[in-house]
Amino acid sequence: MTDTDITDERTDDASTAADERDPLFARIPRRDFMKAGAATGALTGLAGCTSLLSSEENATAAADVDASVPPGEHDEYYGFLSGGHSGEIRIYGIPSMRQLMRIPVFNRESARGYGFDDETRGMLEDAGGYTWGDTHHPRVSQTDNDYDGRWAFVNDKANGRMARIDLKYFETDAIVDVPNQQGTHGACCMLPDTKYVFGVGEFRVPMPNDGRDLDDPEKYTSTIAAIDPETMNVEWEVLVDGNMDNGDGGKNGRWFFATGYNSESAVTESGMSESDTDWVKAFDVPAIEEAVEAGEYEEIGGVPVVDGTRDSSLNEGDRSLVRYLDVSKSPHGVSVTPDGKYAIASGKLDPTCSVIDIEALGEVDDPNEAVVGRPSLGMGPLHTAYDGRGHAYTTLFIDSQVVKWDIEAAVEADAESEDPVVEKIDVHYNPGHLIAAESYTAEPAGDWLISLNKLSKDRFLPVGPVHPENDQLIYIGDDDAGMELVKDTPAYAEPHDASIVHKSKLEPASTYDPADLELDPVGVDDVDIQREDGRVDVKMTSQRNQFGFEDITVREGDEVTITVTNIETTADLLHSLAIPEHDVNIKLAPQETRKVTFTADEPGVYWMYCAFFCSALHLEMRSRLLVEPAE
Ligand code: RUQ
Ligand code: CUA
Repeated sequence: MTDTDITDERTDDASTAADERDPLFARIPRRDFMKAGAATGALTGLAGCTSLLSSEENATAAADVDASVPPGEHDEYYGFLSGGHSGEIRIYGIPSMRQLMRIPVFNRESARGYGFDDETRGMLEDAGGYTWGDTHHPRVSQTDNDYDGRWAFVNDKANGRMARIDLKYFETDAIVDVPNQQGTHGACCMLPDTKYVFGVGEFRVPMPNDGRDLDDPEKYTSTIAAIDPETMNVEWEVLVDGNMDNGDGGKNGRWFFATGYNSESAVTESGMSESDTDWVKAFDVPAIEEAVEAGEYEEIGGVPVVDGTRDSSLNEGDRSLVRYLDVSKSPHGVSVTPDGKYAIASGKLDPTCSVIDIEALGEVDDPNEAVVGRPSLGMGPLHTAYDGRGHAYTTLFIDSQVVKWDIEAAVEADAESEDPVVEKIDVHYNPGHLIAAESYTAEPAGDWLISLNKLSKDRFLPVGPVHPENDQLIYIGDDDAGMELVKDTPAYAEPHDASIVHKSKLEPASTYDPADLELDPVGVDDVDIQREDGRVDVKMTSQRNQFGFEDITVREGDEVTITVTNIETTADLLHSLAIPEHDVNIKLAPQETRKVTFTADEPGVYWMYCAFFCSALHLEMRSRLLVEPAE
């Protein structure tokens, strides 16, 4: 690989053709690519590649690894993949890459009745009432730096929210609309024991954003938010300079790291990429807690906000709250190594990653002295995962590769050395995140890695101008044989980050435990209709193949509340309650109770029916709602 090599060694036609059409690729030597004025535009350029192993070599190696999971057998791991602006989380079995379930989070979803019953609809309304969200970073709760199977958390990059998914039921059970954040981007747990879930605010806005300082960008700021995982309350926030991006927590309860672009405080693309360096911010969490305790905050948007800007008096002295480290241009991903020694930030607009020595950070006077390695990895490094054997794996967005490198070798080597690189593999195409099995814990499994590629181009049957994305499974368990590409998996827009959890660490319930639900279950003896002042309160059951009533008569204009319990005890026997023309659609898993309220505003006959094919008499599982005319 030479510095000025701009030819594409790969034979992939689509990628080559795209590169040739991109004037940037034709003009600029690769190595200097990011120093060019239009540098950020390069991220929209498509795959090019300078590979150490050719794709043919990778393709032949793929046959050696067995990633098949025969019919009826289970996968080894659960993969939690975000669904981007679909607003959901998806559960994959790994290594089969079969999609097992989708969990609606910020989106209304009819197949799970999510956002239709009173409880989930109320939760979405209380969290701002937005109709969509953008999930990026699913992180699973940990105890003692290992997955504890309680919750998964995920951010809403669009509307500044954080959601919690209960992993007993695999459903969203809490959402908080984070004050002072327009776009909560990074999300992760404070380790070792998930004391907080951190939400990293991306966009700088006036604080508070109430109409003041509209066109005074110098005064805009962003915050990180510390959220209590049990209550989902925002405990405190820290205000900083510059945009923020991704985040990751150290493993021992002291540091939290956030990358950021736009240290320039600009509001245009060119302004945001002017400077050659930007910051990684290291938040000293116990020091921040002390400041909050001592009342050294301002209450904004109902939460204590501590001033962590560079000029803040709280950042003077030897225990500053936030340490600003200069790293190469617009760092994007940051992740802490499994042993907790280093935080690694990816350059994005620079071919290097910065290796930050976490212990040194608390000791050095100049935080920049804690940057102990800066290997040159390739074009567009975005995110880094780990195998637990001392290797880091970083996605190269522009090169369309995953690069494997040696972390300690990078600390030993000179800055910008390529020597720490062990191997590169082509991916198809333009990877964003990647994730290795249990990479976010202290003990990664070191066998499977998924590269979450933004573009699939020609890899699947064409389905029109909107192409699927491509999540590629790579075997990383054999250092001698090298990385092996095993599987392509088309994905609906848009998986960002993922977490991979061994199946032994989760214990999902197969039916509901009524004690866990807020609503009291309706038993066969509780079936009942109450009427009072234009309100009708119905309690009923569902089971194969009937509801608790054959018909219910109400008056036009009545407000009707129906509470239903699926009284089946057999796993996997779902019913639902759909009422045409009243937008009613709730799902009922075995032993689940849900409630729905609507106004019967049109006189007529409406069939209330079950939408899950529950039995041979499923189509007959229906009752009538009779709405009498008011006059
Ligand atoms: S980001 S493709 Cu939202 Cu994690 Cu980097
Ligand atoms: Cu119950 Cu179909």
